[in-house]
Amino acid sequence: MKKELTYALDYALNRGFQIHPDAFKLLENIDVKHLEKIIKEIVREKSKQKLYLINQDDLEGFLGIKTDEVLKSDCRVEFDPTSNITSAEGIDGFGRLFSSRFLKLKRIISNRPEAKMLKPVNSAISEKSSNDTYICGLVVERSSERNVSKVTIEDPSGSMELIVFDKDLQSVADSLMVDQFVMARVVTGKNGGFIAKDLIFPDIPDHSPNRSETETYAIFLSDLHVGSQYFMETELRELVSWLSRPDPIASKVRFIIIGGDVVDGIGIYPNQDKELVCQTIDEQLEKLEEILLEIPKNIKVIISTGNHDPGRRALPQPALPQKYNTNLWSQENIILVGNPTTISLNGVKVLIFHGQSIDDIVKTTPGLSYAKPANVMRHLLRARHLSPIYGGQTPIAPEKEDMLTIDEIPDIFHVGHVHVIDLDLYRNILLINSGTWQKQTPFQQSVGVNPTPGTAIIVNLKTFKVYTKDFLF
Ligand code: D5M
Ligand code: FE
Ligand code: ZN
Repeated sequence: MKKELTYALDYALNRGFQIHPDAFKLLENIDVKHLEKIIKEIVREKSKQKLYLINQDDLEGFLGIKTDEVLKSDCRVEFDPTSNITSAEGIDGFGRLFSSRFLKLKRIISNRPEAKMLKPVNSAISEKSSNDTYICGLVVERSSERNVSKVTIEDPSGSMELIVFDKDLQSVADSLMVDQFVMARVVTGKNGGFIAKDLIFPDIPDHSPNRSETETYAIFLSDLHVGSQYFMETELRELVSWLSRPDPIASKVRFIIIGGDVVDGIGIYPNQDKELVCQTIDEQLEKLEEILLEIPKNIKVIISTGNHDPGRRALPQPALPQKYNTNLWSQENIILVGNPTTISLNGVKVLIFHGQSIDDIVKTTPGLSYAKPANVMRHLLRARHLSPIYGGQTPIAPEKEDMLTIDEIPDIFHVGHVHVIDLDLYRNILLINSGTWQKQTPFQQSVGVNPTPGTAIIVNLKTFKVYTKDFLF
């Protein structure tokens, strides 16, 4: 018997208590770190009541695992790109993609009062009005030198170079991401140039957030990198075994969301094979399956994809291809989805995106860094787009429809990729970057990425209280 358990039993027995065998079974499964505190509190409570038998009911009540309410666990996939991926090709494809981006974001911004005054860029240019004129479009270029910033905005009718003199507006202009959608209030200057007076984002308007009726918990994970020699298998298995323990939180978990990079993949970076313990996708997915099958079946597991996963590299990405692992696909409690995806958990809308675009945004936007990914996530929400920058490091496929716009307002925005945990709240939206289950790799060390591995983000979907629990040894 573990010494902590012996101590707890002695503590109760020495004070004249009896322990029912069912209660004993529960005690055996409690995390030894908490045993002393738990037994002392129960003994104190029951001594007051002058009842000297500790039974299963006492323990379940104390641990909060006796739930009278039935925990709802409805999971609906609201948007999954997997079946919509068409792979249109060539220049036409990109023309269609950008025109879809423009139209979808213009529709979103139409809810703002200023949008009623929008004019096509070519009309604004020919009118040269000295009054306020509103235009909108995608950012083609931006620059800043000495005391002015410049932004070029393009809509289907033409493009306009805007000059920004105002200091506060300059910092907004300098933080624009190329190819993002923006609306501008413009006046014509004395020399005929166009001066920006305001830059307006589609952004997240006031809205009423959705909450679960019951205190169901969801766990957010990403970047497992199964197959890599740096994958923290012991720690992930510890999380999985915790789920079956009599713990007040574990017993209420009904959803696990995994935001991509579930395996390390093959040929993702030069000489990757030297850092792999599983040399094929099949082996990597088999190991993943072996671990996930230990998860209690009353927990739904939603698996999305990332840049290390098989399928296709360009966004939007499909779900893990069925041909590699039919077992994962045949589990009733496992749902495989693409990247990005929107799901509803007991009515709480969760936008899941791996986060590849963060690389390009951090490189080109002043003030943003890998250490604070939630700040990048705010930029994405304000732009209402998951991957604005085209032609950088993040491949984007020439789909007919831009599936990377943020059409619906999520309640939770879940991103990974950066391997750094970050939590924030933006206009009632819970922002989660869920870290990783991979130790720092030599590459990450060389580029200064300092991961926060082995920690689960757990959210009470009724109260939105967030817990972080690490499974490090
Ligand atoms: O990405 C793991 C982390 O490494 C994430 O923070 C992005 C960063 N990363 C990935 N590729 C690069 C390059 N080329 N430069 C700088 N930083 C990078 P993962 O997707 O798990 O490999
Ligand atoms: Fe990753
Ligand atoms: Zn990644």
